[in-house]
Amino acid sequence: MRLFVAARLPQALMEALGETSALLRDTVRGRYVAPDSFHLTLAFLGDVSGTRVSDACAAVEEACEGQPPIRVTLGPLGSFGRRRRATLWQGFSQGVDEMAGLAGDVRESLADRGLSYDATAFAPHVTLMRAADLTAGLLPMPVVERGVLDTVTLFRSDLSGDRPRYEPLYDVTLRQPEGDGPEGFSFLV
Ligand code: 2AM
Repeated sequence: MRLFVAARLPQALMEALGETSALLRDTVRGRYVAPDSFHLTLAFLGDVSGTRVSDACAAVEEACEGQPPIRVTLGPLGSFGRRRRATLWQGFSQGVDEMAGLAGDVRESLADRGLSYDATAFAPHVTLMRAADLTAGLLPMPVVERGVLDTVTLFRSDLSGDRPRYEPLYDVTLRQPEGDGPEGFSFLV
């Protein structure tokens, strides 16, 4: 089965990304990612035998041990690939180093268990469109929102239908390590 590890996005970020996507619909042609599918990929494993799924779960569990939740802010739009068939995404302006640290730990834990992944350098982004034609029109200003990432998930990607479907197989919650920060301290946003 086709697997990847991603951070889930809190509701406020999902809504902001949905608003950016709606603005893009007016100006850019291409295939839009369904708003309920937005996620931040940390590692893409590709095809993995069903017998290795428990190892992938253990790798995610281990990588997230002691990792606190990550405060992030959505940032500018960016693209990968050719201008006529680009992958169009929204990036982040806050939390990039922490996300990169988490992605590095997830990849290391996978490698420790002999699970391979796409080793392309981690560039934190949420894909909004594929095969986007960026040759015409100005892009809108993206909607920016802040939030906290606290769930890392092993997903199965099913490409057999009319659009990709991402099925969560295993969730791990990021927690502030005990004794971290002054007494009574907690993130509110
Ligand atoms: P993308 O959105 O930038 O295409 C499921 O396919 C998720 O894994 C997507 O978020 C996709 O990123 C990511 N991914 C990373 N490397 C990939 C690869 N080599 N092939 C397919 N998806 C990949």
